Amino acid sequence: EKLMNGTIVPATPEPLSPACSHRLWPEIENTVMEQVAMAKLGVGECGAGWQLFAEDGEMKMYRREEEMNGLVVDPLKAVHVVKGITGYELCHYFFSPQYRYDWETTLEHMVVVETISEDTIVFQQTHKRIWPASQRDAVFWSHMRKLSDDQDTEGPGLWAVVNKSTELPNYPANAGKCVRVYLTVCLLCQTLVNPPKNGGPVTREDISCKITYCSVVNPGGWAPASVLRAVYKREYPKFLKRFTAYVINQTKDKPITF
Ligand code: 6CM
Repeated sequence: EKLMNGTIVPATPEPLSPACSHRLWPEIENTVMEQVAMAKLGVGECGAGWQLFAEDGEMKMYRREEEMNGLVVDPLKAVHVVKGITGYELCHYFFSPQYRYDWETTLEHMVVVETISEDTIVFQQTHKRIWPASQRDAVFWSHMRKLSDDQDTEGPGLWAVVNKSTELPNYPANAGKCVRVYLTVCLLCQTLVNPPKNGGPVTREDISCKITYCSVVNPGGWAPASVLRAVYKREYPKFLKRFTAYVINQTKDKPITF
């Protein structure tokens, strides 16, 4: 950070997360760094082959067709700008278990299997069945964090939630009727503030949020590629529109939380 007299002082590091003594911590730390760095790259900067498959106003969704051992693992990257909400608010509603059934339409059942700390939770979820494939479930850690914003150290910063599959002995894969999917998901949110001209307080009219959502899901077992791609094409835009509308609606009469 550069002071007015020109002295350079090191930026204050973000406080350590209380999850830092947990066995998953090194993986969480590495995954967050890697996923956030990837999410920050524009589609032009992160390799060839991204195709725009859905667009609605400010929302743009891209995918890259990829297969691994015959299974569709298409990476997805979506960008959106939404007025009236902050990055913290979006991340809070995405991360917190109590709201999940309100916006996650592919969900059949969710269990919090471990609360590592206030900002780190392990979930088990079963998702709705996609005919003619078997039903899917997932076990993943989810971590929410504030990041220092290199463009503007005084600004409201960046918030992110990263979800990544993990293994838990009490929740073995493919034990019941479900096939286990493996996911890596990153929601990165940057609040943009337009300072009011009259110098008055910042209202929801003056803020917007730039969202980047990246996801890679390995279906874990047989699922017809064409059906899976058709479901993703329909479900991802539906998710992002519904989720952002939900956060707008939840926060409209509440004070702004940065
Ligand atoms: O990121 C999203 N949701 C998070 C919280 O649930 C979390 C979960 C990701 C699960 C992704 C795996 C789903 C695999 C099964 C898909 C079943 C679709 C069924 C449709 C039935 C009609 O990261 C949002 C995920 C949005 C997925 C479209």
